[in-house]
Formats: sequence, C-alpha cells, structure tokens
Amino acid sequence: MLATSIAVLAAAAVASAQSVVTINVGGPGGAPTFSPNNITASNGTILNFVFTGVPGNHSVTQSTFAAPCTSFEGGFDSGWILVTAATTPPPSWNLTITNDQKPIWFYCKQLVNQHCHAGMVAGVNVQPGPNSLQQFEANAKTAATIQQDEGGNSGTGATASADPFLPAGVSRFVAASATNPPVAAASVSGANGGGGGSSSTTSAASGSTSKSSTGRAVPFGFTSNVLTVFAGMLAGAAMVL
Ligand SMILES: *[C@@H]1O[C@H](CO)[C@@H](O)[C@H](O)[C@H]1NC(C)=O
Ligand SMILES: *[C@@H]1O[C@H](CO)[C@@H](O)[C@H](O)[C@H]1NC(C)=O
Ligand SMILES: *[C@@H]1O[C@H](CO)[C@@H](O)[C@H](O)[C@H]1NC(C)=O
Ligand SMILES: *[C@@H]1O[C@H](CO)[C@@H](O)[C@H](O)[C@H]1NC(C)=O
Ligand SMILES: [Cu+2]
Repeated sequence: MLATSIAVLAAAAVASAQSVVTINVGGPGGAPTFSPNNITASNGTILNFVFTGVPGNHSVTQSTFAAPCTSFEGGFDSGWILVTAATTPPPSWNLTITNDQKPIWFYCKQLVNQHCHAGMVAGVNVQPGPNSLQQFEANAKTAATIQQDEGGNSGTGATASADPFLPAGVSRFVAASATNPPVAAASVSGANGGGGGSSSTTSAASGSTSKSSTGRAVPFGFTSNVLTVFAGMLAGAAMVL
C-alpha cells in the first residue's frame, strides 16, 4: 500500500518535470525550415516553437500524412507570425502533447515562396513504416494546394493553452486572405527563387486581432479552395464507385 503510494507520487513527480522540445521556426534569411523537423515527444511534453527566422512570416499549422499542406477542422494553427527584426525574446508558441501514440504532422502555410512545397514540414512521433518523414516531405512537394484556412489553439494530439506570445514589433495575421489562392504544385519549379507569382497578399489581413483560443476566423469547409478540394474528392470517389 505504502509502496504503491510512493510509486504513484514518484510517477507524478516525473510527470510534473515537464520536458520541453524547442523547435526553431524559420531559418536565417527567410529559409523555410522547422528545426528540428523530426520530433519525438511523449504526453505532457511542451513543443516550444520559437520564431527565430529573420526575416520570417511563418505558421505552424497541423495537417495529415495524406495531405501535408492541408489544414483540417480540429487541427492547431498559429496563424502567420511576421518577424522583420530579431527580438529578445523571440515570438513563441507552446503546444503540449496530449497523445503520443499517433504521429502529428504540421506545415507552414506561407504562400510567398510556397513554404510547404519547399519542405517546411515536420512530424512528431513519426513511426517506422511507410508513413515516413521522407515520404511526407515528398508528398508536400507535390501537394495540390497550400491551404490557408485558419485553425486555433486546440489541435489533435497536441494543444496550446494560449495564443502565441508576440513581443513588441511582431505582428500576427490570423485571417485567411481571400487573395491567397491555392497554388498548383506544378507552378513550384524554382519556388525559392522568384516571388511566388500568385502569392499576393492583402492589407486587410494586417488589421488582425486575436481570435479566441478556439475560434476560427474562417470556418473550415466554406472557402472556395476547400470546395474545390471537396469537388475533386467527390469526383475521385465517383470514379472509384
Ligand atoms: C525520424 O525519427 C524516427 C523515430 O526516431 C526514425 O525512425 C526516423 O528514421 C527518423 N527519420 C528521419 C528522416 O530522420
Ligand atoms: C498519452 O495520452 C493518450 C491520450 O490520453 C493515451 O491514449 C496514451 O496511451 C498516452 N500515452 C502513454 C505512453 O501513456
Ligand atoms: C513555453 O514553455 C516554456 C517551458 O515550460 C516556458 O519557459 C515558457 O514561458 C512558455 N512560453 C509561453 C509563451 O507560455
Ligand atoms: C505575411 O503573411 C501574411 C499571410 O500571407 C500576409 O497577409 C502578410 O502581408 C505577410 N507580410 C509580409 C510583410 O510579407
Ligand atoms: Cu514558413
């Protein structure tokens, strides 16, 4: 009985010594990277995203293995965080792992230079087998769209208890921009060089205000991008049937 209690207390003590994995979002010169991008993290571990890439305009947006550059209802999303100059401390966002039994996949939804196509993707608790990080990266390169829909703090397998921390001088864009159209994978060639042709942005998005923790600026499933995807899926399903 006493031994059991001690074991329970010991387990609680271990659980409260929360481990932290720091992930750098963006590299120097705007490089579209998450570092590290192959993360192992057990329940309760904090994924501490630090937006150290300068300049940077990145997001941390949950997707699925099957659709690496597509957000989903119930997935986490930081919104775009625009860093024009280094700050101390940098912007950051903490996600806590709530289920370490399934892989968690995420991408950056920035359309300028098409970060998801350029490999700004990562996996947590990637398991051996066909759903490898390499395959996820390969799928990201050829993804049909980089979906822009806005998620929130709560995700699947990992969740944030607060919006990203923004130091002075850093802005966050939370509204999915109507002028950010889906980008065809076919147009990606030389993605990192040019201006990413169709990636114009709107100043309307810059008047952003914080959304509520769980709020979504644009409901999933109601953008033309998503409808296009659904139409494609239906067409695909029809062909299978
Ligand atoms: C990612 O991590 C998993 C688990 O440690 C490992 O099996 C896999 O080989 C790693 N993949 C890459 C690309 O490093
Ligand atoms: C982590 O939490 C999930 C969800 O509660 C649970 O299914 C899983 O077994 C936990 N992992 C471990 C190693 O206990
Ligand atoms: C994120 O978690 C780390 C580790 O616990 C903590 O030091 C930091 O203050 C947290 N950041 C925010 C913005 O809550
Ligand atoms: C940052 O990205 C957001 C979303 O695409 C966009 O609205 C904003 O104009 C961008 N800012 C800069 C300076 O690139
Ligand atoms: Cu990015």
